[in-house]
Amino acid sequence: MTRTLRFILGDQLSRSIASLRDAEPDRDDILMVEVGAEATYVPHHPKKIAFLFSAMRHFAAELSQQGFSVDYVRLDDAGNSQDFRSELVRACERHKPDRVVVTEPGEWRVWEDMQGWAEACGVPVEIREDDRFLCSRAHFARWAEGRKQLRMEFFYRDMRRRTGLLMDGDKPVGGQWNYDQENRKSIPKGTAAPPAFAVQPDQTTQDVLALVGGRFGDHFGDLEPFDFAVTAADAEAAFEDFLAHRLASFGDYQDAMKQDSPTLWHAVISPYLNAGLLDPLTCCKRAETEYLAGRAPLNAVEGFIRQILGWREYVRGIYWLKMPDYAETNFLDADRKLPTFYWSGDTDMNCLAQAIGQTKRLAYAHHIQRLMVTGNFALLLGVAPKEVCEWYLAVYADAFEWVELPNTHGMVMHADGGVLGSKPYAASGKYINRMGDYCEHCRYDVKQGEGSKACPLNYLYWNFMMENEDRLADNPRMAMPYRTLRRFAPEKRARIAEDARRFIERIYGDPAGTEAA
Ligand code: DLZ
Ligand code: SF4
Repeated sequence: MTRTLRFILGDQLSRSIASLRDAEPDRDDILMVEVGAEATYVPHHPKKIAFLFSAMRHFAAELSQQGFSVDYVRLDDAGNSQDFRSELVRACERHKPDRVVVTEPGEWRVWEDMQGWAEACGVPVEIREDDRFLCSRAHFARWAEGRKQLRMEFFYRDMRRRTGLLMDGDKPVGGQWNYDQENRKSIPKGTAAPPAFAVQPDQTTQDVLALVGGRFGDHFGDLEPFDFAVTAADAEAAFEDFLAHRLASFGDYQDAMKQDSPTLWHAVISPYLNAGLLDPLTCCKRAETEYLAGRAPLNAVEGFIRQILGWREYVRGIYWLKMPDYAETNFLDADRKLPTFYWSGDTDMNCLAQAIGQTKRLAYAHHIQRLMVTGNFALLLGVAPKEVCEWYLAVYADAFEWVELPNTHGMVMHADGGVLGSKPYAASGKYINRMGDYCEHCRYDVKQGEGSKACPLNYLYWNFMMENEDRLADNPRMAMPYRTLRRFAPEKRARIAEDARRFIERIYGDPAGTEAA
């Protein structure tokens, strides 16, 4: 009888995970480990660490109830060597398995390390494909082969055809593949989003909160209040709450931002999907049912399904196709430090204070806040992509490198030179003003382009265009702003550069802002 040790990582909390599929309660052991190395390779938000530890403990308890023997190493257990490889070696000494079975990890650094696990343990290590994703790494590579451009839209159409989601034979339901144009409405004055879903911490979560507060309380982010779901059942309840109360308006207000309203009509299920508590295909099918039953409009349901079936699968495909070189590119040669206020929220630019403040409180921001507020500002300022990536990976509860890196390095920072997005998403304050009410509460004037009262994003935007003229002016999708820039008188260019220089000196305390980057 082959004795198997099945090692489950913190973002593999799915009963259907490949490494558990053929597990036998009376024959196999299951290993799960809380390790310092994973909690600190970037300074993760305490809420994120607590979410994963509590979800891991609940998952282990469920497996035990099903009769499995789970060897669960807690962070403060005596002898915990605090990293994956040495904990696996120790577990092999305890259990003496004939083989180890794991599922491929979500991050390149773990994948690379995993290649050495068999030798370290002295038993074969079978690495199984993570088939919780709807597009395998091999399928994505085949899709990408021979294409000049890897555009999400075409990948997404392919995935719609493959899954049959929102399809009418071989045509998209409603006649259009993508209803993004209808997903940019502003929130009417006086309209408030339904309350966010919250779960009360049970004893297991409270134990974890005490542990995490003690060990990682110095990391950026508020540990409490903690209201994440930590079981598959509660994650499903959170998703059902979204379907019942927010999905119908999700499409309309998907890109909107509102003062002191962090989650709006968003589902806030990405931490659950990425840790394995929710299944992506099931979520898409449930949303489709809401459309078919007439309870949610097509622009909302298509928008939701596109995020999961299209974007989420696409960025993962890009990650595995392009790593490890992908992380090293720096198309715009950006080399400034991340401003320290990203780790405090202490800034007089209201849009940034709002986005960073809620990130600190919740370990969550929605996609436009990430892309067009914190991301756009870092892009305009010329922050080194690695600094920005580390921040996103640390502060968001849903961030694992497979999803974080392409989004930040590619989409936000354009550091990949256009693999992911055909142009940088640079925007002035005008965009932020159009998409929400942050500017109404700001000490800067979004209507002014120059001078001390002017919205800094306005002159930083043109300064970015000037600084990157050599790299971007030939991009056909940038033709419009460069046509405008060419009409600027030399004096106007000089004033913008001077405003930007003064701003950079103010936030860094030195003119270049590059020392530590
Ligand atoms: C993010 C994270 C943290 C904070 N802690 C753990 C842990 O203690 N044990 C564990 O198995 N996984 C943890 N994770 C998730 C891993 O970092 C994740 O599985 C890898 O990044 C591979 O995707
Ligand atoms: Fe942000 Fe500028 Fe608007 Fe202030 S005025 S909230 S800095 S975009």
